[in-house]
Amino acid sequence: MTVKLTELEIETALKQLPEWELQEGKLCRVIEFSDFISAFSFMTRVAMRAEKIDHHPEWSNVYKTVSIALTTHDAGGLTAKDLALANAINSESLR
Ligand code: H2B
Repeated sequence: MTVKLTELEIETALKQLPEWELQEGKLCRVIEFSDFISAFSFMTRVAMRAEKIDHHPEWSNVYKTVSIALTTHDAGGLTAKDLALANAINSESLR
């Protein structure tokens, strides 16, 4: 699981994740919610899922906006775990 994705694998994955973009090799997304409580409860749900898959986001919150960057520190780049977490984040952002 800690095998780095190739450039081609990343290109292909990004097509399935249109809300996400690459910034300095990290998978990034900014999500704006309707208010702070919605943003923070989203973060709580994602935190529980991150613990379950033992993969954690780099993120910050300012009022109703959550900025997220995914990378696998152990591998020094993107892995399948980042794609799994991006998909979990997408689904939690819609709840
Ligand atoms: N999260 C992320 N984003 N990258 C990692 O390399 C990573 C992690 N490593 N969560 C995990 C935990 C590692 O430290 C433990 C020991 O499995």
